[in-house]
Amino acid sequence: MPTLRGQTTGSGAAGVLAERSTFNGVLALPITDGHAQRGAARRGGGSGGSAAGTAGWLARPLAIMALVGALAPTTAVGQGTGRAWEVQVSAVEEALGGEFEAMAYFPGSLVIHAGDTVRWRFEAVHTVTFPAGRPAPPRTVPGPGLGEATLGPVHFPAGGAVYDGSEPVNSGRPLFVPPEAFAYELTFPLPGVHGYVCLLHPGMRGEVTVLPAGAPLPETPEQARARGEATVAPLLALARADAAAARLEATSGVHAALAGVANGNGASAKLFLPGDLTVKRGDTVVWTRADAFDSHTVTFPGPGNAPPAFVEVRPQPSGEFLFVQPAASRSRSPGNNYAGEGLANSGILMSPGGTYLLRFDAPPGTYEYLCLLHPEMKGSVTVTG
Ligand SMILES: [Cu+2]
Repeated sequence: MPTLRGQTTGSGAAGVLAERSTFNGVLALPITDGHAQRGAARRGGGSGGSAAGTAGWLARPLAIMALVGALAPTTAVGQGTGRAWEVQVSAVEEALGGEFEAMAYFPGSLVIHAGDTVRWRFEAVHTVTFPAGRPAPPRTVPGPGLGEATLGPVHFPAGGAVYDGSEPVNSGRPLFVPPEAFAYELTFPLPGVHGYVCLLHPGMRGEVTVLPAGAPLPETPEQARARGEATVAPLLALARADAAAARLEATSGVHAALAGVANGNGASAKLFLPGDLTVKRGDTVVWTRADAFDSHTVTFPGPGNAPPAFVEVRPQPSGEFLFVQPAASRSRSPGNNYAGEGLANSGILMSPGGTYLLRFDAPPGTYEYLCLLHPEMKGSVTVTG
């Protein structure tokens, strides 16, 4: 399988990313990716934290942001002379130790005129992708190193600012920019029914129906936006209810915990439950991914350590950049015992129901962990003597 590279065009700060390999007919790999950047940006924005390890957790994502700040994907610029429509991509509500997310397009369907422009406004890490009947491109490709993966075309913009159903277009995903600073615009010149998807979250889909200019429309852009906004609160309420309904029982020496909770209706509680766990030295904790919609990791960086970067940007001699998920963040660390220092990482829990087991034969103390895909998602295990 080919290695995919981002390529710089132009020069210096004016350079923009162009993805050389676009939709190439390669089937998607069963690998998912997530939301590391928004959390990093939010914490960089000063929400702070009291844990001793927080400063170290900030350092690495921010260093990468500074390094590649000039490489943020640009958004397409609409060409339309018609009306402007707006769709909100996902909705997020802060929660203690994480967040709730309504993973959908608001509104999910639009009926517009040929020549109109739709603008997608992002609140979290997703894509807006019109596949034009093509198979989805790979999310990641293996390599270059053992246990590593390189981000595939899913993550990068492809196609122009116009969609007529003949060639795929992809927004790419917010990468090294906060989602709120990321937007995507498309103009639809021809009548037709166009479905679109998020390539990171299977099940997240929307539709744009384009009617000939002059045909009656069911609603105005303002009415469509209000219809979308009205569905946000009920979905977020479902995510809160899912989290509240989680029942966890400890048997002797074994503690159950959840990494994310969602039942597939598109509302996801990005939380560890319980967020703070107290165990006796020698006890075991088993985490289960109870989130049908989104992948997570259970990652203990170890006291005083920064967590492994989820994506590293590696300049190549050719002047291109590789966007690499290092083995330390992608892959499960060896062993099932945590002695209280160093990295213990589940790797990406890619399937619902996936588990991670750790026995805590560690000195008494509180050990903090996080999800590398959603760094705002945090928990702790306190070991007593
Ligand atoms: Cu998504």
